[in-house]
Amino acid sequence: MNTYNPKPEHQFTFGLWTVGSRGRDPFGSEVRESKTPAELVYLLGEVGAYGVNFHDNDLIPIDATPAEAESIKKAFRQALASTGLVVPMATTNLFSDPVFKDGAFTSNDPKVRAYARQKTMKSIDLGVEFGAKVYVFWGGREGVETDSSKSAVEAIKRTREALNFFCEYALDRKYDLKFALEAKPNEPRGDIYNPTTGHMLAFIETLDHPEMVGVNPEVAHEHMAGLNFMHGVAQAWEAGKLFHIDLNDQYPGRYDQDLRFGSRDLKAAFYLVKFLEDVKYNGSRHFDAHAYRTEDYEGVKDFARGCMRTYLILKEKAAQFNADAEVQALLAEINADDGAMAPFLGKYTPEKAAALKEHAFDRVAIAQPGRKYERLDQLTIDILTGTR
Ligand code: GLT
Ligand code: MN
Ligand code: MN
Repeated sequence: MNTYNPKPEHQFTFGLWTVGSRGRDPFGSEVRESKTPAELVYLLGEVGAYGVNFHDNDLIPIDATPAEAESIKKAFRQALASTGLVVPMATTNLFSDPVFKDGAFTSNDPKVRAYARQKTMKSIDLGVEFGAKVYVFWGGREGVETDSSKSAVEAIKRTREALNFFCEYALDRKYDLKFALEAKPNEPRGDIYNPTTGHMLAFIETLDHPEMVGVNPEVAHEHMAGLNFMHGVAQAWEAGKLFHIDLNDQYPGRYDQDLRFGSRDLKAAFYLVKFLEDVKYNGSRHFDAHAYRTEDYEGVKDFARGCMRTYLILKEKAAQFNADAEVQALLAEINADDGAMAPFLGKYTPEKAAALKEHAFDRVAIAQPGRKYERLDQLTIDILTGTR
């Protein structure tokens, strides 16, 4: 019997900002007391997580003195050592401080753009110090409320120049580090540049070191844009660009909810887990979500355990789907190929094109058979609901 216990090989990670979220929202203040980074590591150790990720200022407050920074790092390091947790990813907070109210790398103020670069270099150093191999860029404030304020082309150029700068910095410092760009369509800005994973994938190819840069797609962010998250992930994977992933959930058309993984669209979560497991994605499964505002820290643990448990349940369901004889027979039938079209498919040759133009197709007959997708989908539902 599968007990759905998280193990290190599952690579389940959480950000300090996720289990550390105190439930503040635009209409209400904090409902949970503050915990130190070290305390959050112990909490994550207790629920069985593998790793913990952080923004520079989740670990060290923006105005901490060097002595304060050292003592926080010492306690954090001790907590990591005693729980066995690792730090696979780090990132920069370029959105909370008022200095970033008009963005960081895309700000119209060159002083802000330069300060954002300084802060990011220091934050990269901090991440590397704790062993991070992936560095995320989420440009939450890189956008506008009014397009009269900023050139959309200039914003892309400024972002490119900044990313090129950090690639050179990492190469200079001989860091073993990859960058992962995270898209979001809006919130906290009215509109954010490079709003989807697809935009990011296109943007990466324009960089000086595209091989160092991939994506960090987030379920909620693609759902906010009304997109099929798994399709975006699949495209990133196929391009060799799936460097990291942010798992959570989200009702489309609503504010940024960051719900417990799989709690709203179980079927979409199933196809996602099935995809990641089928292709043997071997990066972190990072839960970028937070507990309901109704919860205390026991509820936060329930939330964290729930994210991992749902992932493991869906992983088991994916294996069941793959092993189901009726499902597999249907898939074989759906994908049947007698080889008759092989001379016309594949790569272009002038001969092939000429032969294909001559071939007579019985279009009406070809269109006749149903595809049996209704049956296949219901089998999927039966598997997912435990009916099968
Ligand atoms: C912030 C955001 C997330 C990003 C984090 C990384 S911070 O919580 O909502 O989606 O992944 O900067
Ligand atoms: Mn995220
Ligand atoms: Mn989010």
